[in-house]
Amino acid sequence: MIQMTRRRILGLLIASVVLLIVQAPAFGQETPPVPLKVLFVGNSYTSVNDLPSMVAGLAEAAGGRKIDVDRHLVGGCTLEKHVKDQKAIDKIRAEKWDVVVLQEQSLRPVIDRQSMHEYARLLDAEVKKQGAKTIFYLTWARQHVPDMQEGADPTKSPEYAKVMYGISGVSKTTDFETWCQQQNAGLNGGLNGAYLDIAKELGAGVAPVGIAWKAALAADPPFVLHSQDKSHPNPTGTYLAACVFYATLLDASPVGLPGKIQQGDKVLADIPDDQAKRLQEIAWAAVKGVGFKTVHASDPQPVRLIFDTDMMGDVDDVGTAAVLHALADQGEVKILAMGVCVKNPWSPLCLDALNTYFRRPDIPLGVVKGPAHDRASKYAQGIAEEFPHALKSAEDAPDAALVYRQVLAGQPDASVVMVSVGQLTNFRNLLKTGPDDHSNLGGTELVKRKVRVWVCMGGKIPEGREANLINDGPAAAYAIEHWPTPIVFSGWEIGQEIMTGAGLRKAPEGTPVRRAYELYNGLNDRQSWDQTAVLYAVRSLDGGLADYWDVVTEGYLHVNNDGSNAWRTTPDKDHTYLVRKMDPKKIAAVIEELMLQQP
Ligand SMILES: [Ca+2]
Repeated sequence: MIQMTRRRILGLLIASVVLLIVQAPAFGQETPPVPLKVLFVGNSYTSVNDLPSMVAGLAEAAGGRKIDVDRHLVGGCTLEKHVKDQKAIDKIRAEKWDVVVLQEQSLRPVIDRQSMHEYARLLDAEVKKQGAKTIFYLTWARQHVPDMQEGADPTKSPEYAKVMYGISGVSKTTDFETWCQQQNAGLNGGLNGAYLDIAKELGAGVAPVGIAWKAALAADPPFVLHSQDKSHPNPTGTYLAACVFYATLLDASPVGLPGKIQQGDKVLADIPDDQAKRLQEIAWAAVKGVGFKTVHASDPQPVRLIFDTDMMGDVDDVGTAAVLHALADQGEVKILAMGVCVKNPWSPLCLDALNTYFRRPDIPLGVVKGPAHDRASKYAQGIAEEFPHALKSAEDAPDAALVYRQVLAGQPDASVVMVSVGQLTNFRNLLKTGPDDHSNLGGTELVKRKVRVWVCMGGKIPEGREANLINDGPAAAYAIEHWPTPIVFSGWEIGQEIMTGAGLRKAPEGTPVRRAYELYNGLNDRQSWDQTAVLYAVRSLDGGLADYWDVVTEGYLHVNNDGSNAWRTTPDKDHTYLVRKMDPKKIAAVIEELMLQQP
């Protein structure tokens, strides 16, 4: 019974982790956890006894979050070979993985640590571009060379050095002494040093399989984990590796999982229960013991963000969508939902086309209902017609205010960052919504519960008339006055000085961001009002970008019913505005680089 309860609590914990890291829309708290998508890149140390399937089988047996596995495994392959023959890279690029496991050839970390690290960096860069995380598969020592695991000083352990020299196959080209000097770092640090160092450098995770193996080989009675070739794993060895991966990937103890793992009729492992339990305990201790934690626990959580845009009159909304997707690809932000706050029928289709191009066609997308601002767009129709997307007409899209309700209801309290770069019609509408199936709270209460901060591109500081506020003045006045969380304003004067767009001439032709600027102004620079709001929302809220802008927190933004605004020093509300600090050209370079990033 206790076991069951614990398992259930574990399941809930896993489910909450899932909401943090998956791309797919996560509506409501009862959505079953989306499987973790894991790609294994390596060689026979991974393929023998089908380690990936065994990992998936353990997760399946646990009954919590599932692990979907795929593999690119080539016998004897080093990371260098994986990079050079390009196929592993193609595979990494082919899908949206959550995790990519990298396994180096079994000797290389010790006898050519430099190359291992060099190619690990290249592969990890590809993994990061996909918004995925690297986990290194820290392997085990050969049965007859146990010092490989932790390494040994070759001068103090000449026997070890001689064996490694022998199996490295370099005796024809390099004499023993020279070789020892060349390999000093690898011989000293062993497999553990080589893997832990590179993982630390890259902010990656480690599945400490070799560390668990060492403990199991030294257990009383000792386990036999190697096969007869003294190198590859027997089924017990792979089972232990699978327990380490299960624990690493899901940040959960494998203790209590079955020793028999089947895939259909095929038995992948059949370890007696008492032995399985000891192996699970060893695996869990190894995972807990490596100084840095697994993928979920060690990484900063992405900002959970809702993006509301007019995507109509000006093209900076397109540049901003590109920035947002680039930041999402880098794992800095999770886009929860988007909304369009204007009536132009092409605007939502254009936004859907951009999301589709950036491989996030499933972002929940809403459109303003009822009266709202409308005008012509120089690019929205062109992008909608030239690039594929699923949404057929603006009318088919749900009410943005209701989409926001549904998404907010499923999020942890005080966690969501809302960003507006257009009129405030949807935000006003959201505040005025009543209880529904997703939440029994009214709009204002729901926002108060779930939203951390609203970052608003709007207003002119100290005072003036700015399009996002004046084009629906009553909505702006209502939303800003009644909004129940802190608001940060990136006023007109901030983005006015930051020119971006001409750099898109370097982007591939036929890509939608470039094309939108082409249609709008012939690929010339344009102000970056909207990009600043997204950049601030994603990178600044936890103290980043302190050198970009100063902030003023005293006072509040007063908005009249015609949308004109003025900053008033009293009373002091939870309003903040940005003030120029860094040279706008430097900020432009950062923004433009993000705008150029392709999926
Ligand atoms: Ca805008």
